[in-house]
Amino acid sequence: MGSIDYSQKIPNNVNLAEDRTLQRALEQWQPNFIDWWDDVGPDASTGYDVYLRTATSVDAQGWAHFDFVKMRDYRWGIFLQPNDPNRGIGFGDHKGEKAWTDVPGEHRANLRRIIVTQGDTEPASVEQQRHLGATAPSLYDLRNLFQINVEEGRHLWAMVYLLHKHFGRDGREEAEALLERRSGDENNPRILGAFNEKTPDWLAFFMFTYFTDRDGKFQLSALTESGFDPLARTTKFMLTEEAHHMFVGESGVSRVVARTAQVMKELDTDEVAQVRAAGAIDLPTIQRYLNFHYSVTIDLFGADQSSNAATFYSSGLKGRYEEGKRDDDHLLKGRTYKVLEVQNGALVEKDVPMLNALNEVLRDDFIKDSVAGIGRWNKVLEKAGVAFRLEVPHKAFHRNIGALAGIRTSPDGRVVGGAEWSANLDRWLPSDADRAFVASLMGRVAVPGKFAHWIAPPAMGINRQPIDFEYVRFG
Ligand code: BYC
Repeated sequence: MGSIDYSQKIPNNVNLAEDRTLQRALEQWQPNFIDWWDDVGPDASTGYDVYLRTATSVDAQGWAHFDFVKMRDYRWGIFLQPNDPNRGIGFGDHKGEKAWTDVPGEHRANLRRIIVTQGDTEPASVEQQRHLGATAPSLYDLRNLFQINVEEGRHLWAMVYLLHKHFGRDGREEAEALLERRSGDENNPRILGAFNEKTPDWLAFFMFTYFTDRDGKFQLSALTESGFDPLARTTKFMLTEEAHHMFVGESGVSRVVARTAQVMKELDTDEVAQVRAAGAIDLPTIQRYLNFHYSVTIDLFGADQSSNAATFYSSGLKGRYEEGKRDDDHLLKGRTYKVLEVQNGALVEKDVPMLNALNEVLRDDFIKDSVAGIGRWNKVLEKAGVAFRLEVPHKAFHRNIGALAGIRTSPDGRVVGGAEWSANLDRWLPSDADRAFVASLMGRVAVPGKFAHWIAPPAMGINRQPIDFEYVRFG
């Protein structure tokens, strides 16, 4: 039931062949997608054979097939979780009604907006990562980067399918616009802030996949609850792919931390200059990268009070994380939630209607989840006998969205004046010198089983292959 038809030009499990109009529309979009990939996808990678996994079925077991593929020939397609005809809406004003298979007219604009915003992040991340192949610390890492890139491409397909199938002419126009905006472009940028930032080096890449892909996990999870069933079914399958992206981030940072701890022990030092001279990334720099990626990522959850968020929930379009597991009325009217604001120069909590605070609810769920992985990085330090501990900065640190935007706080959450902020900026966020130092370590390592000096090897290879497997063959 979950199996995917690969004999079609566009692989799918949605019987695309039966809907000729849709098939034709998507087949017209397909060459534009390839042009986009050639234009701003992974740099100089066209001839490479990459050991990639491709979905063969959307079933929980055995959906992945591994083989050498040229990325340009990757079978991007449309994969939805199998249909459950009895699925009901679990929250909001339509709670208990049957899930919609078509877009309800009154929710059309909001649904389109959610789908476009989700879709926009996918090509954006590919654009942000396009130069990283040139400096991959190993073939194993290069393969992981490329796996993520092709899957983000497929996630774009997932949203474009919804736009084409359910939103008529304006859906088709939005699908075109998704290929026209560009990450960081002054005139036509991507929609959300974090997706216009640079991902200039591999430490940034691992932080991005740890934090920003985790925003993906939480947003997609909220969308799997949607009353609009096609959105729920497509995001469910996307989530299975997202897990690998976060693994790349968590294990990547962990390996960087492990190498640094090893160098610190060998030299018996915690002097930044000595660690750097030995070719490892000092822990304070890793902390500053963490501060940056964490803060721009928590901005992605939107304003702490948002009437959009209330509308999305009440109209059954976007639920909470694990909505079904929550023990409340799933309507939330009359309930409150705590958000932060500044009063008399200090951060204080205040109660606001929960429906308006649902962006904050999701942000707090994300924060809990992020902290767990940082604990695992700290275990690596603890085991190595290094006293330093990584931590997330305060929620109010370096924010640009919502009530905390523009409020200057230290990473530990003290409201500070402009002078203190400026004097400490280079201690709290990556400085130009930090970035230049990290950049100086970057350089492609392309010998199977070899790793750049600044990162430890992984614990195991991909799909039970050895670590020294030739994961990428250069054509
Ligand atoms: N940057 O009322 P608000 C992923 C705008 S990541 C710039 O809070 P709302 C992935 C907002 O648009 C998951 N602008 O808005 C990860 C609004 O603009 P207008 C992506 C921002 O709608 C790695 C205004 O500020 N998916 O999949 O409640 C690699 C007022 O804000 C930002 C989704 O995000 C920002 N950070 O909340 C690849 C799910 N934040 O109307 C992929 C779909 C807010 O005043 N999106 N604004 O012009 C949503 O659910 C909502 O759009 C948001 C925003 C939660 C993002």
